[in-house]
Amino acid sequence: MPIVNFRAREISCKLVYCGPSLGGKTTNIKALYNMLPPESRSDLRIIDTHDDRTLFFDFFSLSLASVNGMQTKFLIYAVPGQAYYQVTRKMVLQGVDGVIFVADSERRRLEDNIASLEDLKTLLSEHGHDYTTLPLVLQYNKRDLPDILSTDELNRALNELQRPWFESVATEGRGVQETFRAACSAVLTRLGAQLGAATRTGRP
Ligand SMILES: Nc1nc2c(ncn2[C@@H]2O[C@H](COP(=O)(O)OP(=O)(O)O)[C@@H](O)[C@H]2O)c(=O)[nH]1
Ligand SMILES: [Mg+2]
Repeated sequence: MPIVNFRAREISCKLVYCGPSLGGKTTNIKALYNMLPPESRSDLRIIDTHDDRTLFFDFFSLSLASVNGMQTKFLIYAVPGQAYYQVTRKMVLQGVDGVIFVADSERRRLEDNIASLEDLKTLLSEHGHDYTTLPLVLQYNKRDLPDILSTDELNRALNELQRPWFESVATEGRGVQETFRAACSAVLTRLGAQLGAATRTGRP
């Protein structure tokens, strides 16, 4: 559930880019950041590291239009994809409101995509999140490369719940905004329903 600060009339939603390492999460974040108006975004923090520090992820925040008179803010993270960064991934996924799963379309990365999705499901359930109802969109990245799976094959392998999905070439900025918009809209739709239910029951 997003963090609602009634006094400051501010709602913070946490959106996390997940997916296998080298699939294009950081490239998405950088491209998206550059497309956003400077006055609405925080500084971008990207910590690229090749050493064995356990704490690293990409982050920036974005102020969005208001919903029911509340200012909405998105906290945008990308987790590290490598298997051995699971502790960091779990920490970043705490309190998540929406996920963008960036899959690598290359044929040779199919197993990595599947393993990464399984890891995501495990970590979400450890946090008590329901994968089947959490707002999630998929992005099939690297559509410019020669040996890629068809979107049908990717949907069969990764998208059993038929979530919204987008093709992208993140290095060229293609598909980046569309994916992000769909994820924000899924999070805001759920937030609207949650706030509506809270208003009806009188519970925050
Ligand atoms: N050809 C191609 N390369 C990409 C694309 N998106 C990302 N890459 C490259 O894939 C590598 C890993 O990308 P990165 O964003 O660091 O992946 P991350 O580990 O998921 O954050 C980099 O060399 C990117 O330039 C794409 O759409 N097409
Ligand atoms: Mg990265």
